[in-house]
Amino acid sequence: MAGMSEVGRLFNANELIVAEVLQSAEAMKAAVSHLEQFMEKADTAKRGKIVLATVKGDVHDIGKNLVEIILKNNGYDVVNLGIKVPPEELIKAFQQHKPDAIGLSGLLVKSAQQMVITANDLKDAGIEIPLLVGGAALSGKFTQQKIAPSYGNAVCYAKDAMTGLRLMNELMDPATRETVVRELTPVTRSPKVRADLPIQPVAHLDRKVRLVPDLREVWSYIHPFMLFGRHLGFRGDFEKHLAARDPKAVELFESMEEVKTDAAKWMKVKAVWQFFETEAAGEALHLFAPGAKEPLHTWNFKRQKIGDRLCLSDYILPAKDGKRDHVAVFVVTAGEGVRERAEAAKGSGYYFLSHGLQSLAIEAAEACAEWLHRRIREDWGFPDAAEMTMAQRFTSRYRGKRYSFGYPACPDLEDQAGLWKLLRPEDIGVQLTEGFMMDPEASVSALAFQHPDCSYFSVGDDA
Ligand code: B1M
Repeated sequence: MAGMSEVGRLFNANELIVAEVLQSAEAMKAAVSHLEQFMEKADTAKRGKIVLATVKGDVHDIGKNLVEIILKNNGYDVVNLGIKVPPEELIKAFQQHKPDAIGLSGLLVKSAQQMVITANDLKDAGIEIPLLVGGAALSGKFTQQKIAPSYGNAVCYAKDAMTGLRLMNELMDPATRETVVRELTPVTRSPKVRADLPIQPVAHLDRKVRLVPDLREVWSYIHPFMLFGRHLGFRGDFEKHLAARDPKAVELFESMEEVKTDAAKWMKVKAVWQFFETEAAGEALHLFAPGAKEPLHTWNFKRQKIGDRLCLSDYILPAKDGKRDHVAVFVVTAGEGVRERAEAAKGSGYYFLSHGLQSLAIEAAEACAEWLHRRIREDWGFPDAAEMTMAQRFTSRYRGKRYSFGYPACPDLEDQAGLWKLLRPEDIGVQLTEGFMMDPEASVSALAFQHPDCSYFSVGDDA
């Protein structure tokens, strides 16, 4: 009789004809049942119970049966339900046998999808025990990205029968069970973000498109460090130096006042914004038209892999009494005509004016984001305290936060496309380039959340 490894090699040969495949399968089965009698049975008391099945639509059971033998011989009680097992049958078996885990096997590519469906049905039936999954069409990645979220509880992937045994041992050992279950259970909400807060109503749900009338008011929200330090290269605390009448600071300030006088004649600051009803589902953030069932758009954010396991969608409170939480979405710009004017100034030899205009426009867009965010907080019903200083505002000491695509909490610039679909920022003269950048450059886009637990975080590979 062919040895086990030879049979395995035979199965891997793609050129086998059907009859040979069937014969190989038979040989494998015969070999396994022959070897079973010589295998040493573990004399430990039953370590735990598992219900095993090949999923609906799939007849491949050699791998599953190997798993059964190995588990049985290591002290486990195995209930093998056979092949083509639909979720209903698994649910019945769970109720009847009260196992410690359920094992699913499947070799067809479509069986991987069937496992996602099966996992979901088990979850809907209130089953929460760990799932052990295996079969050639599966991978650890598919298990964690598709099956585990569908199940909402721990799902362990075993690439072979021995890994299946190791995982079962870890699951049944009180010293390791908790860690394994925690590591393999998908996090659908960070424990750091409260979900039991009241939902804050918003003042309006229509789209607002505005030319900001008072340029000087917006400019008053410019962060001096960003304008004078980052863009114009002033070293040290600009505000302190200016207050102390440091000649360098005074000169720079006055030069920028001249740039502002020029810009005041033509600079336009525009904004488009809207509050949307939202609901979160894991890492997905659905945005709805008022009262609609189907979302207008869904963003799929990333979750931190370690630490607090934060994800932006966690900041949306669960809907309550038919009321949904909201997110404010906006684009602001101060870029209209800036490039042309900066280039003309450069061409005429006014280098400071050229650089100053571009810096002013970029910081005016940032300032407009700060200004609009304050207004959004007012419309949300939690205006800043009267004594809040601009310095406090610059370090976001207010309720909620705003997040922009391309930054650490939501690094995917492609997500800008959704924002364009929802807000149509073309109406304020901002286009999205092929690389999902905004044109003109002096523009800012953001999502504003109201949750008091909001913080800035990174979902990068090391986070
Ligand atoms: Co089919 N078959 N088959 N087949 N068959 C495959 C899987 C295939 C890859 C062949 C190929 O195209 N190269 C292909 C799937 C392609 C795909 O989905 N993209 C395929 C196909 C297409 C089909 C049919 C659709 C063909 C047809 O009729 N048109 C049909 C399926 C019908 C259906 O399911 N509805 C079919 C039928 C058959 C036979 C009946 C002829 C026979 C099955 C006999 C039986 O199982 N009783 C058969 C066989 C034997 C194979 C191959 C050749 C071998 C599978 C096998 O037993 N491997 C297979 C090609 C291949 O894999 N090279 C193929 C040995 C076994 C020990 O490994 O099951 O992977 P495996 O188990 C491993 C691990 O995966 C893991 O541990 C085991 C040991 O370490 N593991 C678990 C598995 N389950 C686990 C569960 C766990 C833990 C670990 O915890 C619960």
